[in-house]
Amino acid sequence: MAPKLILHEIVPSPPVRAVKMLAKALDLELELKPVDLFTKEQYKPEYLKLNPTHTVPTLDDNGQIIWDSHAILIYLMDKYAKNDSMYPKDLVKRAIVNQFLFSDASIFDKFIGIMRPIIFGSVREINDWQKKVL
Ligand SMILES: N[C@@H](CCC(=O)N[C@@H](CS)C(=O)NCC(=O)O)C(=O)O
Repeated sequence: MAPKLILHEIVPSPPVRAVKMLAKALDLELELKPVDLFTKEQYKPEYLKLNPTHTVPTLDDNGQIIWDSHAILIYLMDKYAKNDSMYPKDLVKRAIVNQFLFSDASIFDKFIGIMRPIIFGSVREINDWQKKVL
């Protein structure tokens, strides 16, 4: 029987897209539940109960809730991949995949910290220090 996988998402989100791409590669069907970040739906108590970090993606695998795209990607890979070609069991090979998998959490996070108030708030300029970070 196919697993019942629900993904709380918003279309343009890069971490959501990573999960959708992997689901496609693994031939998994996702039931998509949109979360409208522009109307702050992620702060509704029912969503915060699922994901206290108020972000998308959030995965619901038959009642098991997992949030954070990296955690979701590793979970889906470990649970549903037919072999280890994309996420090797060999520790060194896996560490190299992880370097790139988590690079957005380090490098891009600085970028996101600067961009978030521009995209979701009223900030329209970045200062000199922020320009150096970018
Ligand atoms: N580390 C998280 C980051 C997720 C994230 O920041 N998602 C953004 C959309 S791209 C979001 O949900 N922002 C809404 C908020 O922070 O309230 C992951 O990889 O899932």
